[in-house]
Amino acid sequence: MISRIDLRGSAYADALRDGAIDRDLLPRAELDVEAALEKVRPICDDVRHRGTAALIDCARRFDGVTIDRVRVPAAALSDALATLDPAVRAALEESIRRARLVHRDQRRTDRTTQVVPGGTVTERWVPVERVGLYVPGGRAVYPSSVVMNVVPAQEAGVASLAVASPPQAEHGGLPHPTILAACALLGVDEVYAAGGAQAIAMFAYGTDDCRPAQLVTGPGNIWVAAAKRLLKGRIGIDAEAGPTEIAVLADRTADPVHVAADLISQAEHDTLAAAVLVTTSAELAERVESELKTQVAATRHTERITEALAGRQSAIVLVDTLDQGLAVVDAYAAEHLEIHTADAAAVAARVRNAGAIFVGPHAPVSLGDYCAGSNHVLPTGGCACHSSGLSVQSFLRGIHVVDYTEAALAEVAQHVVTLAEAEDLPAHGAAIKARYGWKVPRP
Ligand code: HSO
Ligand code: ZN
Repeated sequence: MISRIDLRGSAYADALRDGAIDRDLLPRAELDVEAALEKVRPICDDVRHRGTAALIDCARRFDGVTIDRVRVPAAALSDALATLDPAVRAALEESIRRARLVHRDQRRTDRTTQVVPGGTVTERWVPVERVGLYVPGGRAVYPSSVVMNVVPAQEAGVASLAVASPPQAEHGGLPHPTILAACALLGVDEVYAAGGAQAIAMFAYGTDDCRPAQLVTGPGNIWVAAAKRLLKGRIGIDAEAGPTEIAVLADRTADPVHVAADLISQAEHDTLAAAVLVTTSAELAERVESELKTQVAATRHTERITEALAGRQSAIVLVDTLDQGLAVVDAYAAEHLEIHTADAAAVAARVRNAGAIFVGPHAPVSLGDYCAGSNHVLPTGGCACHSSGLSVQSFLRGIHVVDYTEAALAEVAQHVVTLAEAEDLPAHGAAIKARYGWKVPRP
């Protein structure tokens, strides 16, 4: 059911390209966002020009529901919280509490560097003023993702936060009640019943009842990803989230029951989800394979998981050494990487590329999805080799404030004029000279 890639013996050397593991060794599932662009363009244009009326039409066309307003009334938020299962409420509250602890520690302090006497550069951290958060509402109804987006934004000091989630026919045209309840728990009172590309356009352009935002974050389907790509620049975006993925690096000390359960846990998200085991132990590989069969048969979403594990994006990779295993997981740059080896912390410390690393037998990805305190919005599709997950930093801008005295400017004026001449931009140099009677000043 899950394919095997055997890199033992000479096969490892064959998998190298320019001394590193070829990243195509473990291909990702295909998702053609480019093709979706032409479909979302007219939708975004319509929202731009007709605002709420366009969103109401979209609700009918794409969500199959007739609504007469897009803004969710305050009473719907408080009702959703009042009727939330108390156990779910307690779990969400603990998730929020832990996420706040971690994200509060990510706050930045302004720093001033004295470059020369009288010349300073201060990096001032300023939150984005208004942020739109998109929350999917189809198969994936994840109140946990509301927590993971809202908490860092709030801890960054974002003043205005609005949430959009698709209207649901079975909930009277409102977004899913657990999403509304999560918003209420987090103190977010501006929520819109809008989904897909149209919700991203609402945040980018603004409408008659939703002010435009400067940044939109949150996961979504291919239409959401396409709208983000189309409107990027007009509005800032986080990453375009792809299908979720887990990689496990394991040796013979790993427990096959845990490893199989953790691979299945992320395969549960999507038929395109990726589950990859990289191991030095052929015996573990065999035992995990047989565990997968037993556990997949016993779980609720058997079909979806079977398809994800059988897809070309999932595999068990056999290597001779842990060093080779590390090279494979670094080349793959997984969204989530679990380490199940002897001295797991030391092995984890050597990993260069991963969205988040889960160390040892007691830190499954599910813990991070909900209650570790870490963020679960992480780079997918190999983007972990250049990007980080969502954090307080995602909602801040570092502004350089340059403050020089007359003497401090004079001291470096000649260098500025020289560089400006070297770039054939004499007016740049003149802007310095103008301050000193059109001559290059002597320091
Ligand atoms: N594993 C997903 C997040 C999630 N899991 C939400 C459960 N709910 C992507 O990191
Ligand atoms: Zn998950």
